[in-house]
Amino acid sequence: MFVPGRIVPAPAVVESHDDATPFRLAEESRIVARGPGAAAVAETFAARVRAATGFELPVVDGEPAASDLAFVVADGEAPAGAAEGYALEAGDGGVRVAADTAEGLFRGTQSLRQLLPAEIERADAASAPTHGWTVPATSIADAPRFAYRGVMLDVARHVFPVEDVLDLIDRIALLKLNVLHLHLTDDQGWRLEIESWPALTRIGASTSVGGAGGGFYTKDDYRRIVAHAAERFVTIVPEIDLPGHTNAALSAYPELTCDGVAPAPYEGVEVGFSSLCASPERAEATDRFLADVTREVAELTPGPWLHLGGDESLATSAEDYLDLVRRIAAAGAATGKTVIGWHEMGASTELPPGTVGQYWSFVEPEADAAALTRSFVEQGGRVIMSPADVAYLDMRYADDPPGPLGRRLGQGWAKGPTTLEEAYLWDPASIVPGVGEREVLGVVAPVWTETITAMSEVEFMLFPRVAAIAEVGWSPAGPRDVDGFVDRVAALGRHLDALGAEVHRLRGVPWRA
Ligand code: TNX
Repeated sequence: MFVPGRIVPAPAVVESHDDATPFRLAEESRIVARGPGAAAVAETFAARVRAATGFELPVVDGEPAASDLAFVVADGEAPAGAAEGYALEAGDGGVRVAADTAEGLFRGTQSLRQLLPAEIERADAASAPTHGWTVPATSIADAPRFAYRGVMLDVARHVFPVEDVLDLIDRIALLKLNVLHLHLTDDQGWRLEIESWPALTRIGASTSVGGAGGGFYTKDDYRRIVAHAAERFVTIVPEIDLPGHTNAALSAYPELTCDGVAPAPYEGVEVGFSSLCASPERAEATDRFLADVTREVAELTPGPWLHLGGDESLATSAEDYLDLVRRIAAAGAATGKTVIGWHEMGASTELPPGTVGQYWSFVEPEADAAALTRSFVEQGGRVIMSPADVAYLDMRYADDPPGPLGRRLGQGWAKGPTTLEEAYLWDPASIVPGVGEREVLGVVAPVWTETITAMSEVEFMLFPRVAAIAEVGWSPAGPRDVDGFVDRVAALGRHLDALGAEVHRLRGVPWRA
């Protein structure tokens, strides 16, 4: 399969008209916006272009001229009516991006970003690129394969400044990712303010892995993240990991423990030693905790999903696990959100209808992972694929390079290092028998942060490998052309560089200066 063009993820249909005259963005160019939400998408795009070019690029009504860009939201514009689909035409008659929804239009503008010279990502209106601000004559008809495509950031093992999270959202949006899953709580820290249980952050946020100190997001911080994401049509999926991975919560509230003794805060990396208590004597406190926390998190969450963990509860007996998962999932569902759980949660046959499972075994499922994952489908839900040996981007690179801060980063437990090709060459719909195209909701690349202490290190692990996950989630199924992909990754690298993102210069990718 040959995918011309230079966009990641590869559009479903793209034609480059190599002999035709390109579009040239100029001083007098305008964005003509039409239809619901089009002007807001136009403003987001215009802000970037103004910063890079110094052009005014007003957003207006009316008839587009050949020097203009038309941004259109109207029924029947997207290929096959897909919510995130869009059509793009560029040439000497102008640029037209059209979709059925503002979201689709936004995705289309991310293709347009990549068709422009990489300098479009700069914020300093420095100088026009040698050949000007041109868009090659191109026709695209595009829509995603899967609806849920994201990155998971572990802010519990190490926490990251709000501004860095905002930048990350901007960078992953370029890849048409539409979910940022925040792993907000774990043994080493509770990172989100909960007003009704204030010690969760007063005490539970004081530590990180390795004694790096603590930190947390206030509700206002969190609202800023949600709002910034919403402007880029990215949904924040909050995760409160229960009933294991709860040492930080237990250290703050001993009434949640079985023995009534608050454990010390934890700065190590081993997991599987903490648990909420299933005993009836703790039922009142535990259920109040579950109701309050899920309610407050849901109130901060415009998106439909609430992730409640469920993984590696190795200190919870099987019987207690089932009891606690039933209560945890019921509390989540009572907020009106759709609950997501790691695949272990599929042990329960009492999940609220539609509960989504997140698979994190390997491309070859281990032990009972496939059966646990099918259990979500049997209960009316779908599945997010995060196979650890290809999609866990906290796994080391094969060349094990020092990171941007000079430290070696990452883990090896998921079958050793993960190469760009491995992250690219897998199919989400052929991993778990019985979980095919229709049962897969999407794909997520987690970055766990036991070894990762700063956003530059997170980005170094993500870029370029997350481009592979984005393409697996967006582009049509079928044979994959690794060489073509790697070439497009090199072009993407110029955009990421211009944005100031940290990119690992993997050997084998023809990076251009
Ligand atoms: C497994 S994946 C975990 C995390 C670790 C990660 C490290 C999952 C659901 N649990 O607790 O951070 O491995 O790679």
